[in-house]
Amino acid sequence: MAGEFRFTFGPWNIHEGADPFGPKVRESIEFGKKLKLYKELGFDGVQFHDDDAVPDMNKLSNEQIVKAAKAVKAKLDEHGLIAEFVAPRLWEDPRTIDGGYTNNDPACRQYAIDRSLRAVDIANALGAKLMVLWLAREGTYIREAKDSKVAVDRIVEAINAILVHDPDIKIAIEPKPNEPMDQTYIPTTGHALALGMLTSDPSRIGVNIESAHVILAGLDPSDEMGFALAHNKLWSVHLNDQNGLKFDEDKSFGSVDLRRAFNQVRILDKYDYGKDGHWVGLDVKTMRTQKEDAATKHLRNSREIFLKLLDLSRRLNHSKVNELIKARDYEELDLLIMKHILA
Ligand code: XLS
Ligand code: MG
Repeated sequence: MAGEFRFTFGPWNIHEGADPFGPKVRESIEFGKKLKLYKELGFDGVQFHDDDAVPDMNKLSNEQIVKAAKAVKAKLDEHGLIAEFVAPRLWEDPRTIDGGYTNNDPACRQYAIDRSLRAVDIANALGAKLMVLWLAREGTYIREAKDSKVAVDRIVEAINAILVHDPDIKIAIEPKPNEPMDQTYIPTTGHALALGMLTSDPSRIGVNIESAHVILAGLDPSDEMGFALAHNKLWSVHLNDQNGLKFDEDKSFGSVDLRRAFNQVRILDKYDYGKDGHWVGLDVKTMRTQKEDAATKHLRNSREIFLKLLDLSRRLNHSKVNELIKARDYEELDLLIMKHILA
């Protein structure tokens, strides 16, 4: 059965173009204006960092946070949009300089846990059933700075606190091997799922697989997706592309390697990803050179390429593929796939 796909992105995917070497090149677009763009671009879902929904949340009481998040929910309803997930932003506060859950300072660790619980409250107010954990600074610049065994224990402890805080929330860990850290503790899908097994409720821990992060780990995104699908743990995807091993580029989906993108779409469709309500997220950033009025084309393009590849994948001559697999003629299969993509 051919599945239906619904698309999401986060407000951070329409951004000002600043990088570590230069200031912003486009004016900030306020959140309300961004919301208007979603449907125009063909998207029905919104992904949030906690403070995308409630800016300056550290200055607010718990009640004020929930009230502000409910106002955002009303705006989403107005636009016919759905909140997919909320991710606690655990990398910008001074208390997270050396990590959140794995910080060596107990007060900083407590801050990270408290902030995550507030993010769960925001998810509830927005009607999102999922929390994404991108463990940005849970790692080290030098190995001696933290104890890797203790670090894992501490991440588990923090996740358990979230699971207790809300008995219904599910958590999708978004693995990434590096950047901003030299090395992180949860670099791959396998690490994320194994970590889940250590928590008090493994049934509520899954993954959000981002193509670029997988490529940075030297792995293939479609294979990582297959691994997660085999565990029934693929709860979100962040599709994008990446030109080799460098900083996280978040390039438009398929813009570097169409065949790699084709295989991601193919496995998602083959196993009917989306049948349980999971979304296709496009975690893409436009190029710094892009002018103000053309700075959403990366989202339009990524979705369009996904749909084109979906069509291509469904039109692949599957019996021919099976025949070639049976004959172990992978050179012919290679050519078949290349010609199919070229066509
Ligand atoms: C950064 C991550 C981030 C997460 C959400 O590399 O991709 O955007 O998806 O916290
Ligand atoms: Mg991402």
